[in-house]
Order: sequence, then C-alpha cells, then structure tokens
Amino acid sequence: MTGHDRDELPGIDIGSVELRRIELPLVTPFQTSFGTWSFRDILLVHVIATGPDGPVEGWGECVAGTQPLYSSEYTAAAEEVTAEHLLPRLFAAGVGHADQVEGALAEVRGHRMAKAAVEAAVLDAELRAAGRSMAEHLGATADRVPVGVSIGILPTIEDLVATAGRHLDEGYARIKVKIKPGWDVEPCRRLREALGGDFGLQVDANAAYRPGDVDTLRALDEFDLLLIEQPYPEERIVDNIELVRALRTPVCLDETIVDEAVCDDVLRLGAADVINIKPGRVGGHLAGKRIHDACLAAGVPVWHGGMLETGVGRAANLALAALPGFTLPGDISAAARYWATDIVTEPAVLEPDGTIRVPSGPGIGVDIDLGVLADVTTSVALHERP
Ligand code: NPG
Repeated sequence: MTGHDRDELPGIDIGSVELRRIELPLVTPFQTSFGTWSFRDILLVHVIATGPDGPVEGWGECVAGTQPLYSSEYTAAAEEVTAEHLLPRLFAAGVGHADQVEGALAEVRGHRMAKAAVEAAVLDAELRAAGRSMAEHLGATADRVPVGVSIGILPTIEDLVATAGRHLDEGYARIKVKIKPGWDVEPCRRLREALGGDFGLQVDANAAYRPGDVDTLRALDEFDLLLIEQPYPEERIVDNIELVRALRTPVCLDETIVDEAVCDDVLRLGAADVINIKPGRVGGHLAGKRIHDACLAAGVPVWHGGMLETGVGRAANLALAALPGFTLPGDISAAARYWATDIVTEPAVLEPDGTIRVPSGPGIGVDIDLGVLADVTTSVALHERP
C-alpha cells in the first residue's frame, strides 16, 4: 500500500525537455459556472533522457486551461514559467529522480499545475527506464477504477435528463452535474423524478455560491446526493466548516485544496466531509498520493477529479485513482466522452461494469500516437540541458 521507494529505481539522466502545445476540440462544449470550454489548449512536457538501458522518454500533461478561470494558472503562463523558471532549476539541480523535482522547484512559488506536469514527465521516464508501472509505484491496489461522468450546464433541463440517462445506459457509475445559482434545485429534482433514486448523483458548484445561499444548498439535501463539491470560493474555509454542519449532504472540497498544507488544515478543522484529489491542482501525483494517505489516515473519503485530460493525463490519473482511499467514482470518463481522436494509441474505454482499466505497462502505460500528436501540435520548443 505504501508503493515503492525510489531508491530501488536506477534514475535517469535528463538531456532535454520539449515543451509542446496542442489544441484538441471537445466533442461537445462543456459549460461550468466559470465558463464554457469548446477545445483544450494543452501544454505537454516531454522529457528526453538516458536510463541504464539507453534512451528513454516521458510525458506529462499540464491541466491549466487557456484562461485563468478555474484557478489563476493558464496554459501560456504555464509554458512560460516552465521554460524560464522551472526547467533551468531542474537542469541545475541535476534531477534524476521524480521525487527530487518538487524540491528542485520549491523556490518558485505556486504554479503547481506547471510543476505537476514536469514531475509527471520525469516520473514517466524514470519508471519506463525501470520497467515499472506508475500504478505499482504509487501503491495501487486495484486494476480497474469505478468512474463517473461530469455533465456541464446545458440549455434545458430536458437536455440534462436525456444526457444523464444516456450516460447511465453506457454504464457510468455515477453522474456529476455542474450547478450555479438558478441551475441547481430544479435540475436535481427532475433528474431524480425521471431517472430514479438509485443512481449516484453529485453536484459541483465550482465556487459559485456564497454563505447567504445556504437555504438553496440545504434544499439539495432532499435529493440524496453523494456530495456537493466546492460550493464556496477557494479561500472560505471557515464558511465551509459552518456549511458542513448545516447540510446533510456531504461537502467536498476541490479548488480549496491547493496543496498538502491546506488539506491538513481542512482535515484538522473538519471543513470537508470528502476531498477531491487532482494531481495537477496540488503540484503532482506524488503530492496527490501523500494527500490520499493523509485523508485515508483521517478516515475522510477521497475521489479523483478530472480536468478534461487527454489520454496522457488520464493514464497517470488512473494509476493514482487505483489507491485504496479512492472509494468514490472518479471524474475519469472514457476518452470518447471528450475527444473524437485522443493522442494516445490506446484511449481509455469504459468497461460494462462502469470501470476503466488501470494501465499496467511501464510508466503511465500508454504510448503517444505520434501521427495524431503532429496533427494537433501548435508549437514545440526544445530546451537542452546546458
Ligand atoms: O471528466 O475530466 C473530466 C471533467 C470533470 O467537471 C470536471 N472538471 O471543476 O472539476 C471541475 C471540472 C473542470 C474542468 C475543471 C476543466 C477545470 C477544467
């Protein structure tokens, strides 16, 4: 359960890092309380290294969006901070193991999504060099993980009911509905009326409510929700403690949990019933694992969030989501939910039992489709170790 020590890994010699921007259209636009996404503009970090048996490569996906709407990070800034501030430190420190990345980059404040992508690429390369899967390395105990689907805000409640019904028929283990003031109680009522009380239903506010809205949030108690995610702004921890006490529905935090320290405060204060773990948001999969361990020790359930990742980010997320504390279905839908064509050769598919298989090959366990990658690339910059 503790995973493997990196001391057992031979390590790598990083010669260069390629920063690649790609643009991928979503199969349908995805609307949240903070904006609408019709495509993803993604930074990929590609580590080119030498391992004990020769050349090895690794890939990491940065989850930042085109605009700073979910959090302050955004793709162009992530590329700049990586090129100008992170890679020079990575090279100067002579990093050869993924668990050295966080320390090498620590003096740069924030920019956790950018740091997470660098760490993910180093980890993938290091594990490929060692012939070990990320799942095994992190301490996975499952070979498949239950997954749900996240449904954005749609033009009508009828559209929502039809979309949710279709996803349940496909086999998804639960439905998450994006909410905002004016699109909350009624959509949940109609979903329960039309589709019944048995399926797992949860809502995500992306920080769209204020303490004055507590009556609306309490009205959601009626629908037997698995949880309500991030009702208040990221910084409102004390308001959240009051909300945990006021609602029967479990309160989950996402945007608030920017790192291990904040998660520790939240656990000690009882400011959340459930924690959403997104490796990009907390600075990497290794920090994500430590947060998982802390929540497991505290008896607080966790689940794995999603940020509209390609197959690269999705594969790494599946490895983490296979740890034992992830007891609620993750936002790790099949690739086809988002992409007409993924950039990996084996896109994630939904099994009939509502799970997705955890890749078991070395590193993230999936390979890049270089033809597709070339087609969707908008820029490439190679940074060589001085
Ligand atoms: O399945 O990848 C997915 C998306 C799940 O709703 C989802 N993500 O707020 O959690 C969120 C939301 C999101 C999407 C956040 C894109 C940031 C960017």
